[in-house]
Amino acid sequence: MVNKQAVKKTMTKNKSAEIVPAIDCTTDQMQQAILDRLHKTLATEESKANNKAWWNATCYAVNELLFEKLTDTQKSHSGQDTRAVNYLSLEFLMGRLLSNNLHNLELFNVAQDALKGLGKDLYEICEEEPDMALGNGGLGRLAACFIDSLATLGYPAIGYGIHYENGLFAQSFQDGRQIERPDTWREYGNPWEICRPESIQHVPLYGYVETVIDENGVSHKVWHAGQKLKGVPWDVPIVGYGAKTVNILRLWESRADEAFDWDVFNAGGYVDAQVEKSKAETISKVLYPNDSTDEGKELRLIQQYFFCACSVKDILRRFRRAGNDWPILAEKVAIQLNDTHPTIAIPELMRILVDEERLEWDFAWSLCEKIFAYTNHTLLPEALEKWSVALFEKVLPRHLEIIYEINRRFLETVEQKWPGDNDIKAKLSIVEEGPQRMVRMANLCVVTAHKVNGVAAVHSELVKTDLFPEFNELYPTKLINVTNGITPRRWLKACNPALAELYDETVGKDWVVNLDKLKDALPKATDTAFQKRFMDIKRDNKVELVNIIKDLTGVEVSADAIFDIQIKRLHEYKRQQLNLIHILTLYKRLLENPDYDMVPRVFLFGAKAAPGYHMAKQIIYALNKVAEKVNNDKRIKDKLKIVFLPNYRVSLAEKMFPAADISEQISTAGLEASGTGNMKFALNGALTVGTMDGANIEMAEEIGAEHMFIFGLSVAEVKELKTVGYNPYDYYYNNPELKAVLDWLDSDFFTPGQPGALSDIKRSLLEYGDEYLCLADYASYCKAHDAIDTTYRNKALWAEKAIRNSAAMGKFNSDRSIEDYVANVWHLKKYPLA
Ligand code: NBG
Repeated sequence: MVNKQAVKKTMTKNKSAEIVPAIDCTTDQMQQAILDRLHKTLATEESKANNKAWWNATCYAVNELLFEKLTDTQKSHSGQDTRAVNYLSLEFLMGRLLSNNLHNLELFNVAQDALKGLGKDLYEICEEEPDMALGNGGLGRLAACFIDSLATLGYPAIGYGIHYENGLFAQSFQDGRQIERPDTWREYGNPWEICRPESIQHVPLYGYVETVIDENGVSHKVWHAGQKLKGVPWDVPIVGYGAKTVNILRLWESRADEAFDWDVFNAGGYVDAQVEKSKAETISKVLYPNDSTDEGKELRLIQQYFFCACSVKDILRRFRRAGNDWPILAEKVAIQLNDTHPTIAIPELMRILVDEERLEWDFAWSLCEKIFAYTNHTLLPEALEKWSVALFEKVLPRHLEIIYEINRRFLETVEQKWPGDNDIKAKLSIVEEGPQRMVRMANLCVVTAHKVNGVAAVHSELVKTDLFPEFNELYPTKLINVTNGITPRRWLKACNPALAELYDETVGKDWVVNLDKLKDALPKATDTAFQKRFMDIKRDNKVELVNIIKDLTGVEVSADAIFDIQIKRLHEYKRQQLNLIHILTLYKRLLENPDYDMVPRVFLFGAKAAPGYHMAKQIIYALNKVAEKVNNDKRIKDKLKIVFLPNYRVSLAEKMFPAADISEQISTAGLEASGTGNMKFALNGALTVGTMDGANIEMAEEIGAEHMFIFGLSVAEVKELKTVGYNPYDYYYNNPELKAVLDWLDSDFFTPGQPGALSDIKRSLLEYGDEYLCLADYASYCKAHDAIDTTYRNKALWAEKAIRNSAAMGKFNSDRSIEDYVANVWHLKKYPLA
């Protein structure tokens, strides 16, 4: 629970806004609806209800308004037999929905007043909602922003995902080390989801393939499954801003298929049947954290297949229900593969069309080529999925045959283009030869999809030149770019109400659906009165975060310090360790000279490390240990504070972005595909310290690089350095300050009685070769931080830059990303309700 004082403050700030709701609902009606739900749905009363009950009642009251729009949308879409995009993603990082839904219905103030009349505070009530943490990080949050934009823009779209029983683990710290606990987000139900037993799907697994000759003498394949699962759909309504469209997110839960179980029951008895049942239920039990070890590979493949099979069948069911026939399948259906995770949908669609519907291979393939598109989100080799042929053979024997056939035909095309070139064939083949033969899912995607996109200009260029150069030669128009974006509804309007109001007043209220409008505030960047209002809001947001920090960690920090924040997954390429060694540098300077002149700085972190990723966990440990020491060191007079906030998630992010002065975007150039936190920070008026990587580059184009703190090697320089040979010791021996802080990690200064407890980090930066070039960028990073310190002292200049950053973010609206996808990939039409 978050500090009440902080929460109250926001409430009074938000009060003055006057919005005409998209849905007719007065304060009295809302109040009555909430009371009705409390009495008639939750069977409780005002005197007994706790905040959780009030939250539930409010959600149910909102649902009454929502569901009507949902059915209207569905009726309109099916009545007009619209073309829709089906966004397949193993991750949807939705966060909380109450505040977001109220904002999108334009009923936030109505609900706030209604609850106030009942003696309740909407902000406090919102704090009761567990995050829907069905994702790891940027990729999952992007999916959530995209479905918000699709609905806002009035496009027919369905998000398909998994109804994980446990989302991303809940994180806490014990003696500085990460502890993972299950995230039980829906232990006692979730008011936003609707179970749809009428749309259950059945999913086969394992077994063998039989070749059958039919009555016409034509052979075809029949897959005899060894096990069957049942997919139960749960629908979460997705309200577009203004409620002109309410789409759905359909999440599949796995259960045992009773009919199948019955056989087991008859053959082996009750206990075996129960074992089968619980095995089936484990398929949708947990979200796999990124970058974890190989454990559970079979389960993960089954999870992917389970979700794809359910979704593809559901898509085809809707298509057939509208009375359509196969030749127009690609006119009605677009499927977007969010990363390689849902790739198995490709052979699944082929299997259904060829084996079950008995269409010709060529025809079925031509449909698949038109239907599928694929988004690549990373160049890191470990994230490009491969599955062993042996595993495929066991779990999905028919799909393996189909993949072989796709590959056989594809390699003929390669042969035509590069006759006799076996090296290229080996490189492009969907099946990788070697001691263990592997299926390369990314290659299958690129071979099939009509469009393959990267997520920021530089990344998409690297996809063409480094990752898939031959594919780009073979299919010259296939590889494109769609730069990521964020929804301004959640990431400004809802999370920073005071700044949203300032923009309402300054540029008009429709910035919410036309973020380019913020540019109209640019002439005010040098206006003293506007600067003051902008920075007063920042300061209020910092005070709120100060209270949250105190509540969550007990650490006291000052809102006068520079709030310097790095929040994102913990990964060595994102270089939280570079941030750490810079912090150590400042600490050392302060210890050597307690009068060292620096603006007080609070370094804030939020990040989860994949449970199997040792070095990431060591970095968390190190940051916590250094924090303990620094925060309690009287000698440095509170000039430096470090806080690692536990359990980073969407709802915590919403409180951190508005309070940031500095946004840390410091990945090794070429490795951060885009980043989206960078956009959220800037939109809320933080200045970026960053490398020329991912979307930072396009942000610099929009904002002006002079208003950011750009440092470090460029993509070309990184390549050059790696080619000539990088030796971290060169930097270590040539920079005494750097050498001193790295050597510090070998001592027991931060871990009394345990010398070397932090040595792993030093080793990774020296002995193991510093793969992510931290030491090469260290000096330039320190210089950028010195510039931050100098600039911050000039209040007017800082305010001007903060405003310029925020007002220049128009391009990074996810509505723009969606319009790019529509124009270049999906070709949809809008069907908003009247
Ligand atoms: C992440 C990238 C980010 C990017 C998001 C969304 C994965 C595999 N990739 O840079 O690391 O912003 O995807 O595209 O999570």
